[in-house]
Amino acid sequence: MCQPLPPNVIQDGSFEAGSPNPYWQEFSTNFGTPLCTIPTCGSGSGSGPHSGEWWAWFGGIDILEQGYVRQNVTIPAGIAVLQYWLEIPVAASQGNDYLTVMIDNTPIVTYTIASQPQFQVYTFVQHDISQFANGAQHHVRFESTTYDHPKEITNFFIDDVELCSGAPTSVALARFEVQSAPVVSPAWLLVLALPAAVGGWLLRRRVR
Ligand SMILES: [Ca+2]
Repeated sequence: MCQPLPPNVIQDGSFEAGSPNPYWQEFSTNFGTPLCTIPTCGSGSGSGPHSGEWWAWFGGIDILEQGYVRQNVTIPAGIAVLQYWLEIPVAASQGNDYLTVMIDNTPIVTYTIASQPQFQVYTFVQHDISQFANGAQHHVRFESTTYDHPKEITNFFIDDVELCSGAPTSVALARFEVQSAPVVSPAWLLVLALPAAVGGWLLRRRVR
């Protein structure tokens, strides 16, 4: 929820309109789309969707995979905050797999295999992108490349994307300090590591 920030301008940020999606452009080298439900994709040793039935799953296979979802939005003048939930339930032990969040051609943040411990479970992330709050149309894109590394995969999950923008309220300004992602407690890591270890390779991989 954007409140107390200004209203959300992203359409179908939870991806519940499914695939092909009327609001997001989708691309995936191996799967046709990053958009998934558990019946069509499995859960990748993670949560699957953060809300509803659909989410965006990047990576998920041990050969080269490139994917994106993107949407054009008008970002009203004022302030703007991009927020979403990110989970990285599994990551390869080495390599350059990444997920980047882009506005136009500007990378806002890049996640790698080194980000995995911090996002073992769905974690809320916010970015101050007020430099784009100018009343013009902008391009919001989540894009990923994961590389060929036999029997190892990286899964990046995104759901519940919002772009809260417009004239700031006094309440919004008071809370406008952008949060850093909370640290995941060791207890959660242990709970999630056990089924992943038992489940083995096939359960981690995205169903084609
Ligand atoms: Ca969803």
